[in-house]
Amino acid sequence: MRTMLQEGAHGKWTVSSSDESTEENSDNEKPSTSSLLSTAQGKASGPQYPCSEARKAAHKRKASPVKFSDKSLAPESPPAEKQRASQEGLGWCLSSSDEEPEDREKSAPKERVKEEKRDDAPEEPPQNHSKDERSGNHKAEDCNEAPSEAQDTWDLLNGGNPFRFFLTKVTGIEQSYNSGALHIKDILSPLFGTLISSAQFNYCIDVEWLVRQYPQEFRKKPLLIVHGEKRESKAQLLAQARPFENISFCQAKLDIAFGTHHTKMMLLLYEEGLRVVIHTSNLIADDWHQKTQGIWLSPLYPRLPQGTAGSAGESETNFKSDLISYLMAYNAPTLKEWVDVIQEHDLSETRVYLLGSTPGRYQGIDKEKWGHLRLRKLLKEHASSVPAQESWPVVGQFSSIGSMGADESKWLCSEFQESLVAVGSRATSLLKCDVPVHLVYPTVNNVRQSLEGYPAGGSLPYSIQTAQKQLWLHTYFHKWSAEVSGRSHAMPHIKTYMRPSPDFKKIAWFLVTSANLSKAAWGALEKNGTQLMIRSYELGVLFLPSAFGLDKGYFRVRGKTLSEGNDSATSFPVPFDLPPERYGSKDQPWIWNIPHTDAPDTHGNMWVPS
Ligand code: TGM
Repeated sequence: MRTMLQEGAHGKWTVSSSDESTEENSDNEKPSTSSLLSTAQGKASGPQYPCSEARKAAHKRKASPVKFSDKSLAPESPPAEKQRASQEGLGWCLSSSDEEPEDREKSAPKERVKEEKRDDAPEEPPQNHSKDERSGNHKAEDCNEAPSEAQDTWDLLNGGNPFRFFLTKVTGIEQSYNSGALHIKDILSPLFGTLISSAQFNYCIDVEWLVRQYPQEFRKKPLLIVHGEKRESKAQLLAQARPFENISFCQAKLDIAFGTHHTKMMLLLYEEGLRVVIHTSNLIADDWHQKTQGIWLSPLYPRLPQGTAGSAGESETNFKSDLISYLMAYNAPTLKEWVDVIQEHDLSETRVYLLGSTPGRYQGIDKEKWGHLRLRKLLKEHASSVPAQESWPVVGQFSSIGSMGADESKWLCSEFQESLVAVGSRATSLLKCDVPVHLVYPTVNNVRQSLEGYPAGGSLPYSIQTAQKQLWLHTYFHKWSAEVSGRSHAMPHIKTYMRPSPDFKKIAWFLVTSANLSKAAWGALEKNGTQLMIRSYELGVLFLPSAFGLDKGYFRVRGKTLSEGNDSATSFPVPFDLPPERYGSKDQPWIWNIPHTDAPDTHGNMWVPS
């Protein structure tokens, strides 16, 4: 067995070749559900819902943490600097007992174990305000919101927010940073509409938890779950739903190897109309607790008058027709029913462009329907060219990374970058990677110092097997930092792509999507560039200034507070800090299957992913 010693890019860490999978698929750990089926509550060896190996590792380590004080496992006592870090960690954890959010929900509110504030706390620790406890305890009563809070929700939805772009609420940060944020219970609240029926598209689904997120009065309404599970994990998913007669399933076809159903969307049919929600969170408690996640909420789409043509109610962005095309790509009868529902509604108020990926090999006119060639087409058609915009950088921010090949010329700085730098009509003349490419992905220290601690790394499933093949990629990496949204310690599961100006004060466009940095998600050209091959389902929305009545060709980047020239109509709320800060010489990208026993996380734990 060949053993490789990697130094530098990941520190010292050995990988045996027997662990490696083939090219392209090393992070395609299909959940082996054999370990899931037997356990009673899933606490001992895994969650009850099918998920990735990385998430299972996080679940296991939360259930049986490896304390940093357990020196029998620590190879040697840590250097002074790292000991300081350990004390920081103990100083700002939320509570020493790391309960599942849903456990808090079931039981009567327990008294929080307050850790004493330490003098040597880090400069900007995660907040632990007692006022925040309410936002963290999403009990059923939360649905019966106080009138003032109901008004807040209404304002949030309908007043002064033209972009309709939101982040998820984060437990344990300063309350003010959650004022414009949404929990899933907010989205499903009766304030948003009187539910008749819904569809949930997602990757990882805890059915019992999901049902509890609906208000009591909507829990028996028809719910269609659209997923990509096969075989044992599909059986597991269906078994979870057996107690619920209103739940039905649509298995998305995944005919190309190593594809995933990554799309995260809600279709909510109300007595009052229809709403579409495109977001980045899995349907599990952890994804709505302490992560940075993105949400786009459609307006409430009114029903068209009886007998109106299905083509009516289209928006300037062609959203209705594009959403129908996306749903038709599943070729599923249950989704054809939803297509009929959409046809009966007026989507004309939509200001975003839909950008999806569906598995397939596309040629001719179909080549520009999905993935990065679809982005390229939209930018060519609708991104008005600001003077010198050709030299503006591009920023990509994501939570997982696929195999990009041996060097940047294979995909990143060729076909992918060419799509991201496309602008109205003019041919792009600059050479490859003459346009700065900034990639934002959390460092080991970002994860270690996060609200969740190392288990946050369970939803950052970049693997050592993939990472060691592309050390060149890491030179593009920038840290996660989000003082702007108060979310520096809430690890990103959001994925965003944008085109900022060189001074990072403007952006030409902004995309929020389920698509990670991977060929599986965005597509890769084959057959001498005549065919785009896509493995996965992805969905996102693209914000272009022209669709928001801004004729200058850019949005301003919104700062921490609204002020003059920084108003809610013209400035876009970019969810992390610009410019991104490059990795320091000692920074490493988070790689889920490397252990960390030399420094404790914010809960005083180590990371032993096995
Ligand atoms: C990938 C290509 C990078 C296969 C099984 C399990 C995320 C999510 C999510 C789901 C999956 C995921 C992943 C993969 C493929 C390039 C990849 C599998 C997980 C990452 C995420 N990774 N293939 N798989 O939460 O929906 O990671 O959003 O970070």
